[in-house]
Amino acid sequence: LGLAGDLRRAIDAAELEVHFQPKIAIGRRELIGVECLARWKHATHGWVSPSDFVAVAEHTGQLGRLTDLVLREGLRRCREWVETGHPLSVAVNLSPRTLVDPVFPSYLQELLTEYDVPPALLTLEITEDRMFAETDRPLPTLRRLRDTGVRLSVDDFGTGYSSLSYLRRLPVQEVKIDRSFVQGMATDDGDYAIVRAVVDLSRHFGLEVVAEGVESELALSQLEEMGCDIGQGFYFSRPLSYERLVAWLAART
Ligand code: G
Ligand code: G
Ligand code: NA
Ligand code: MN
Repeated sequence: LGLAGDLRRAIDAAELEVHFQPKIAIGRRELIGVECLARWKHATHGWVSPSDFVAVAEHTGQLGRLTDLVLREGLRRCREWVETGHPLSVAVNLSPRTLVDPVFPSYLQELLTEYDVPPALLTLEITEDRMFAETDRPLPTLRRLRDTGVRLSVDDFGTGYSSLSYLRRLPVQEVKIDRSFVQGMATDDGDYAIVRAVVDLSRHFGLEVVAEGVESELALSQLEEMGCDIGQGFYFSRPLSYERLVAWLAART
């Protein structure tokens, strides 16, 4: 497949970039961190989203290198922000496959040491997967990741396979409500009820709750009323290149 070879060359040639999307503490309207999102600037196709190339990476044995690239870029920037005295947390997406890789936790520990980043400043976002509902296979890795001190987050919550009660068994600190519910909230009572229920439940379990897909002032005020901790979405900012993030930060202060 041409794309597999293209991806390999892209990783080699640093054609793969990491973009950053702000995460905002809703009550204080304060930037608390960024989600790192892989972007591939393909010579002919332009910007390619990871939803189109992560599967290619998985099937062609390149997932490890992709994850390594994103983690290193996130940790490098995190280290810089720690040094400025204004630490920001960084969130990195993991493929469910990484969670059954028995060497991943020790590799992550080495990276944290190498970049000298306090583990609590790194959040690993894990999308619900069929595997979570059907087996306990990811649990040992999740526990070992927790032991390194990093934060764990369930991404796209509500769309996948996990039941609400399953949340209690996962050693996670954060729940990200899927953007489809947040986007629908203003016009759809059902979506509104789902978001409110997930916010209530998360708070009951002592989990931080993030709403993604915040696209309007109305959504933001609804989330604030519900007591949602953190928001992320186009209302605040799209994912930005590092240079554009720096400009965005400068314009806010
Ligand atoms: O940025 P975009 O909306 O195109 O992201 C599409 C999907 O790709 C999202 O679900 C996001 O979590 C995922 N994604 C983004 N960057 C990475 C990455 O570095 N690794 C993995 N596994 N998924 C990623
Ligand atoms: O699945 P995951 O949550 O990792 O997906 C992250 C992606 O969601 C980002 O890369 C971005 O492209 C997209 N995204 C972030 N905020 C918004 C938003 O407010 N609206 C829409 N439509 N997409 C968003
Ligand atoms: Na994510
Ligand atoms: Mn998500």
